[in-house]
Amino acid sequence: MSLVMADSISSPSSTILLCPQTTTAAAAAAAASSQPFVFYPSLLQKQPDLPKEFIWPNNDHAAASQAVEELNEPIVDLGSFLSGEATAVAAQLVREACLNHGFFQVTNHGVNPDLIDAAYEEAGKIFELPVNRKLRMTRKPGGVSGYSGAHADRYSSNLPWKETFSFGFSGSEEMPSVVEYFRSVVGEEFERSGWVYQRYCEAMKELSLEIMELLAVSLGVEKTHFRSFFEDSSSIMRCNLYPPCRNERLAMGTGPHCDPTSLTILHQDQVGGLQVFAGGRWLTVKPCRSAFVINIGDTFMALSNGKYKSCLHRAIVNRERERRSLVYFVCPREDKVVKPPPELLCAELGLRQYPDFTWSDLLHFTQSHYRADEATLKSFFKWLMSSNRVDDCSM
Ligand SMILES: O=C(O)CCC(=O)C(=O)O
Repeated sequence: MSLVMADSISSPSSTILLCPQTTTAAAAAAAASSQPFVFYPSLLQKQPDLPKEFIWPNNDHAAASQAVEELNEPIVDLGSFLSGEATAVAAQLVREACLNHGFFQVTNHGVNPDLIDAAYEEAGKIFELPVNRKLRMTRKPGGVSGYSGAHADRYSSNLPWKETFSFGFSGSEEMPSVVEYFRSVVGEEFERSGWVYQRYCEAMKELSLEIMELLAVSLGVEKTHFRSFFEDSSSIMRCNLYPPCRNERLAMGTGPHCDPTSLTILHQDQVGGLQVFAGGRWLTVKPCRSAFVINIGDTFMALSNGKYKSCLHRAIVNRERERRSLVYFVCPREDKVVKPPPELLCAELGLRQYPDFTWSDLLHFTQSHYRADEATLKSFFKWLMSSNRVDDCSM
């Protein structure tokens, strides 16, 4: 398959190759969804060269560092923390990791492994849909929900070599909103997939609230503080599929970024590819089937008054094997004001590092104006002050 540029149907001199069997239908669907590109990884692999849109700058290449070393993030037994058997041990492990790079793994988390397997299986069915169906559910500009091939709906260079399918979850409604989303957007026959993801998101929400308690204890904050703050959270679920890529040294699965969200709960399959930039080099997060990888995002960094780190990470692609990951991004309710608890504002811990903000504004900034990176918060506050959204970012 190939990357198709919708308006290149009438202009075959385009640098991007067309796929003969699918051009007309794909172009119509692409035009309807106003998506300029269609991502066809298997055809792209037959081209002699990788299109320039997928070639990342030298310093971002997997080859630049050939990360083989492991991050050695702590593996925290969440069950022992929750039962009160090893509270101090778990909190200390998390504290050290979060002061340093913000990544740790949790085992004994109580999420049924069959549910995780089912989530991978249902995601596979969506990615296997014909391209026209996937294009019909393309993510809208500025939005978070829907299908995206190589994020080409948003960017025109440094495209990631992946397909994603994302949707929101708040978990507070009477209605099973995920089931409804799948039925109305993917199709009636995807009701079962919707139920699997409804249950998966509910399990992730429960897990996120337990981890919030662990984070609070590790920061010396009242145990239920963050649990209460995120009780009515409004989160984002994303399924990632990374097809094999012959040009694995030029392409990137997910480019280097920090998560603007609060907390990320990721499950990766056994292929491996997640890397974290810590101590000046890229380090691998080794897959562990029974664990979830947790990382701190920019919003939690702000909630911890800058104590806990939101760290640069990426996913590299594999020459032979397809890779999958399931990512649940925990976000506060959109209108909630993000500010650290009083325990983190006492004299020895320093002054406020960031002004108050709402997740709604940060989400809008990162979806519409900015590709998330290490400087997201700094750039966001600049934008917030200059954009009439607030008269003054008072601390
Ligand atoms: O797939 C992975 O391992 C990383 C995914 C990620 O960082 C993302 O989707 O934002």
